[in-house]
Amino acid sequence: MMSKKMLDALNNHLNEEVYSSYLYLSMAAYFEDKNLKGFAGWFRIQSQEEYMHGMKFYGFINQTGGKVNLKAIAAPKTNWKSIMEVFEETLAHEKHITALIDKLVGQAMQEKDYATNNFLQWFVNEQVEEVANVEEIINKLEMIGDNKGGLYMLDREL
Ligand code: OFO
Repeated sequence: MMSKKMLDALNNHLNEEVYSSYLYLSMAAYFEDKNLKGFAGWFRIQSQEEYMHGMKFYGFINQTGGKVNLKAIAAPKTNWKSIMEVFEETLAHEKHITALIDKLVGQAMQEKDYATNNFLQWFVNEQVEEVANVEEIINKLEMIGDNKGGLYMLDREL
């Protein structure tokens, strides 16, 4: 049986994942407005993935006999100074999520909650991949600099 503390922490994290989905959808909207359809599409997919992450928590909480308690979703930022700023904030956000997942794993281990620990391992791996993907795009943006042609190419690639 999962502890109340663990259940509360999982419910809080469900909210973090849904907020991530909302944040990335806001970033998608920012790029739609700039007619950068490739970047917009990339963030729309990230948004869908984050919603699915939230749903994994929803499913696991139910499966283990806990109750899902949904909380308010904070309003995301709607404007950024530059494309680079959007990706730097995405990277910072993913690192924040990684830290939260690590904390949940630590709590599950401390409580000898092996089922929750096992469930969280998928997210541990996923975070490594997500951070690496964002870092790769940031590297490309650094190479491109102010080159409009490079930006056009990257938009197409995404
Ligand atoms: Fe990109 O964060 Fe979900 O897990």
